This record gives sequence, C-alpha cells and structure tokens, in this order.
Amino acid sequence: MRRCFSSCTGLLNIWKPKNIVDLTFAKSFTAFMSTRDMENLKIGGKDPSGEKNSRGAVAKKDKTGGPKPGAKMKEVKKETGLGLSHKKDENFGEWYAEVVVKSEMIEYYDVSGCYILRPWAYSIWDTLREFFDAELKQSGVKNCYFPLFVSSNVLEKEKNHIEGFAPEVAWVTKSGQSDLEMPIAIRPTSETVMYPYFAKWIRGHRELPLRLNQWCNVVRWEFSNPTPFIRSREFLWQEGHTAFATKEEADSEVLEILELYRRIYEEYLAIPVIKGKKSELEKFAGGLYTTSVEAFIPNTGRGIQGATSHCLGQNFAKMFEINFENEKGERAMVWQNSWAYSTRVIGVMVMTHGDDKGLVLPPRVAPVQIIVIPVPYKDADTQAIMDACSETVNNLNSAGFRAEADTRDNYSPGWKYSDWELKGVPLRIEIGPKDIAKKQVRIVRRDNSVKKDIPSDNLVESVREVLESIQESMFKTAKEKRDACIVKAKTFEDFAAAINNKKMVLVPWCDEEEVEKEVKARTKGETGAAKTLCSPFDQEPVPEGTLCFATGKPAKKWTLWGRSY
Ligand code: 87F
Repeated sequence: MRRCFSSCTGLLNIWKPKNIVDLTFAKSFTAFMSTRDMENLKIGGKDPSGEKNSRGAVAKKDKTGGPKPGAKMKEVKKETGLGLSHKKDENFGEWYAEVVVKSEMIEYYDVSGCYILRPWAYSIWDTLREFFDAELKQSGVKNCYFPLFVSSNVLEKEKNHIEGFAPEVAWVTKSGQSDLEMPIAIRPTSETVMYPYFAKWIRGHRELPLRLNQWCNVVRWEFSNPTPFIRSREFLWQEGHTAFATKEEADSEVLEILELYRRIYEEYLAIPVIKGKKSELEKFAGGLYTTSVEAFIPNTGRGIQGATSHCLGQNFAKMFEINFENEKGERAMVWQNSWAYSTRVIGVMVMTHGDDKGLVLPPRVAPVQIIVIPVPYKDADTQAIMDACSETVNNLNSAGFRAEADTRDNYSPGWKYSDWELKGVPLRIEIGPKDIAKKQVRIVRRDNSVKKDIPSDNLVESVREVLESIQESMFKTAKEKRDACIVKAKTFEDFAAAINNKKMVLVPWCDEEEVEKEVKARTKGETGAAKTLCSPFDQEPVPEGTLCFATGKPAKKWTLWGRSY
C-alpha cells in the first residue's frame, strides 16, 4: 500500500543538495530551537573571546596576552562557586541540564531532542559495552548489523503492534528535491527489519537457537520534553533478538539477560534496581511478557525503566512465518525474545549520584578514576613535584587504573579541584613539597570529601581499597535513599497519599488491566498519572484473604506503582 506522504507525522527530509542555499535556515535558526536549548548552548559554550573557559573561569593574562604560567584563575563565581548555579534539591531539572553540559558529557545540538555525546559520556558507554559484549559472546550471542532504514511494506506488516508508536516513527521522504517513490522509515527498533531474515535463515532445529545482537542507534520522534540521555530522539542501544525451539529456553534467556542488566546498574553504575514483570498494560504489546529492571529518582519521585527483556512468545513467528522442522520432522514455530538497554543508563547514573558540586562517578565506569594534582609552593622545587606526579600516574596506570595528572600551568590547584569535582572523578591525589618530604600523598574522595594522607610506598594497594570502598558506599547510599522511598499501602487513600509524597508504593493488587487504567485516571495530576512499574520477582507471600488496594477484590500479587519517566 502506498503511503500518503503528507499524512505522515514527523516527516524528515534528508540533506538538501549542497548547491541549494536555504536562506530560511538562518532566519529561523533561533526560532526552531527551544528556549531551553538556547539557554544550554550558552551554559557550556566557549566564549568567542577565548578568555573564558567553558566552565566560566577567566585566566590572568601574561604580557603577550596569553595566560600567565602559574597564574591564579580569576573565577567568575555565581552563588554556588565555580561549578553549578542550580542546586539538586532546589531545581532538579535545571541542575541536571547544567551538570551534563558543564561536566562535558553533553553538548546541545541544533536539532531539538538530539545531543552530542562527548568523550566524557561516551567513555562510560564504552565501558558498559565492553562488559555486556563480553558476557554476550561468552553466552553464545553473535553480533551483527542490520540497516537503519525500514521499507514501509515491512513496517506495515507489524501494523497492529506499531499502531501506538506510529507518531514516533520518522520517515525519509526525499532525496535532494525529488520525492522518493516510497517513503522509508528510520528504525525505531528492529523487529520488522530482522524477522523476515530470521524466517529465511531458520530452516531446521540445527539452526536454533539463533541469538543475534546489534549495537546501533535508533530514532523515535518524541514529542514530550526531551532530556539528555533520558528521552532523546536518537539514542544508542544494543538490541538482542533471539529465536529458540522451546519456550523453556526462551524463558531462561529472558532472565539471564535481565541479570546482566541488573549487574550493569548495580555493579557498574552503583544504582539499585528492582527486577520484575510488567503488567499487561505496560508490557511490550507485541510480546508475551516483559521483564525489566526499575530504578527510582528520589528527587523527582519518579520510577524509571532501566532496561527490558521481553519474551515475545510466538506472536512474531506467526506474523513473519518463522518456523522450523523439529527433531520429529514436524513444522514448528520458534519462540522469540528481544532485549535492550540504552544510553539512558548514563542519565540515571547522573541523577542518582550527582550533587551540588557536579557529577559523582562510580570508580568502575569513571573515564578518569584518579586525578593527580601538583600543589606547587613558593620557592619549592616545582620540577620535583611534577616528577612525583608523573611517577604516581605511571605507577597507577601500570597497575591497571585510569589515572591522569593535571599539569595545566594556567590554573591554580584550587581551581583544578573544583573542576575535577564537577567532572565527578572519584579520587583526587594532591602532591606538594611537604608530601614529598614525608614520602606521602594526600587523597580526597569525591563521594564524601574525606581526606587522608597515605604513604607513597603502598600507594597502589591503598588506592585499590579506597576505590572499592567508594564504589561500595555509593551503592549503599543510593540504596538507602531508594529504600526510604518505598512505601507499603493497603488502601487507595494511603496509596494516593504516598504517590503524592513522591514515593513508590508496593500494594496488593488484583492484577486486572481495567483496574490499572482506572487507577491511572484517578491519579492523573499535573505531574502525570501513577502506573505499575513492575511486580517484583522478590515477593513476600500474599496472605489468604488479602484484598486489592483499589477494588477490594482478592489480591494476586504485590505490585510496585509510581509516577515514572
Ligand atoms: C517507537 C516507535 C515504533 C518502542 C517504538 O524493548 C516502534 C516502537 O516497537 C516499538 N517504541 N517499541 C517497543 C520496542 C520493543 C523491543 N524492541 C527490541 C524492546 C527491546 C529491543
């Protein structure tokens, strides 16, 4: 069926031919960027004069106009100092937008809802990808790559499941000035891209299981409030798509992958998550059931889906005719799964651990785990201090840590401290003349500001211990804060009060779809309705006679509800 171009929402034109100068662009440039986008371009933007660095400090000049070696930076301070002008507890949204830019994770871009991932953020993505990719390979999943474009024919095939998502699908309709014969969609996810080839490749039981994964970008033309990492129109993810001969194998993989997602959050990002099953209303409509890991942001009182692992059952197998000859020589349909986590994980990490000084990075993912800062002193032997710093960095890097020395000579040590605090580096080492004399270094933790002098000869071991302790205590602190936000309720009144008090609420529930819709309608406020986050796998028994908090019917399970992202 030919699609009507003009009725497609979110139409996209690919690049205009080079020789056509679009004058409307210049005029409307500021108009099509939201005020927030413009504001934020300013926050991180380089001052064209070159005198201010991107985070607002001005260097003293030498006679040639360049910064004076060793000159103290004249700091352009707002209320909260060099770093941030917004406080996490006072204005969370502004704080978040500011911290991701000033820490140099994100740069705003002139297409609304799209962001540049700078090395400081991308390096975290790389670390997580290395872990996950190695685990997948060990488990027998193979990497591959399918095209970005989806023909409208193929997308149509999945019409029923795509229906609710249709407004978010972006289409390419032109090449140069000519209309394409058929518009081509940009993948929002790859079921329809991959499954025709699953049908082609799978013949007999010997081709099963087929377990593929791809690392790629996807585009979803979101309309509500874009937020770096959390809700962007293009994002990076891995998507796994697998096919098995039996449901048991599929069921077991769903949980195997979910456990890897838990480890990404808890072991790498130091964020506690709750594993569970989604309700019928909240599951992926194309699948049989959906499992997820759920995180929580105490400041906003919102749950956030961290990653999903779906059992698709045989729905797509029917649609795409993915069948095989089983061991008995009969035709059978495959059982499928799909699973994904995305760059959203980085946003959840920033929100969970960041503070009024900036990012706080868990050591396991920090691009720089230890920053070594020389503290020169009047008349002291600056060269000896510099040498001690580079020796320290070399020792730490040889031991497998990610350490760097900040030898910039146009910033004061104090300025550097604030700068690396803003960037969230877990551990700072300061080396001054007294430290050299005493054969020690001073270490300062980013997570709790605790300072300690430690002997230089046992540095590697001490640093190992401290980094482990930071990782552990960041998780512990985040878990304590998260746990304080879980409330149990038995009645709708207690439930609604807790929701309005920015809590997640665990309630006995009858597990009926209509009831979830009603509760959503009854809790719909300015900040969005409450919905089910998941039914945690880790469940207390529901005693005989327990009633549903919303209907008074017999309750089937404990379910976690909350407002969410
Ligand atoms: C947006 C536009 C079009 C989500 C969409 O979760 C289609 C979709 O199918 C869509 N947003 N989804 C569901 C994605 C399901 C599933 N895909 C593979 C996953 C994991 C990875």
